[in-house]
Amino acid sequence: MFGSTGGYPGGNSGGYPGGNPGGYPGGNPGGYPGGNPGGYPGGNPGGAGPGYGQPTVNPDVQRWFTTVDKDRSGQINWQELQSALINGQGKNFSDTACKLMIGMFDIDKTGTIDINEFQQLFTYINQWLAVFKNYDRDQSGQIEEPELAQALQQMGFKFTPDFVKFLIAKSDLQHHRQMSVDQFIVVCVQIQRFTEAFRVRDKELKGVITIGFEDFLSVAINCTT
Ligand SMILES: [Ca+2]
Ligand SMILES: [Ca+2]
Repeated sequence: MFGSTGGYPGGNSGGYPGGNPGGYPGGNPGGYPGGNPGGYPGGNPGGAGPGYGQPTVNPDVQRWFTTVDKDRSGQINWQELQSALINGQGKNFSDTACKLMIGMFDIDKTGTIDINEFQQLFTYINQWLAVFKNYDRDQSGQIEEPELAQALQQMGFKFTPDFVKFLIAKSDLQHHRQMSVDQFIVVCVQIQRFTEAFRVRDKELKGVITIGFEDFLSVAINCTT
């Protein structure tokens, strides 16, 4: 799976976002809301403890965090995240999606995310949702194969039609050839994590890596749990 993704980087038009621009959220957080305007100093007085004194917490992020953190622990676990996220069919996001999202941003490995970690998650969720909505033209809460291909391309990944089919087939247990927003986010998180792991090993941006067995296992386990 790792070796031969057709359109990887190099000179060709390639799927892999490599170093080139093109809106890929991974490398440098382009539209990161935290940094910009005026950024209110984290603590509105009633706010949760951990945010306080963090100078760059965006007020929207703070508001969201406080809402999602139902038990006011100052930490968000995957269940709290899940109860805050509804997909296009009026269902909560899947366990898998919520656990993956927590895992991806839980930098200090506490199993939960604090306000700083949440800020990152918030940025990514909004980008993913915006991309999804953009391609879910009839607002059915589902996107189909061609739309998924375009959505991924907008994020910098130019995949072959076969690979896009594969992604849909893996997520879509009912074989409707569609993907809901939480399935889409699962795919985004996984691609993102594997891409980072790949990129670290692909120093010359060849699109091909040689990987030892244990290294391979650790990448796979890290990226899927
Ligand atoms: Ca909590
Ligand atoms: Ca954490």
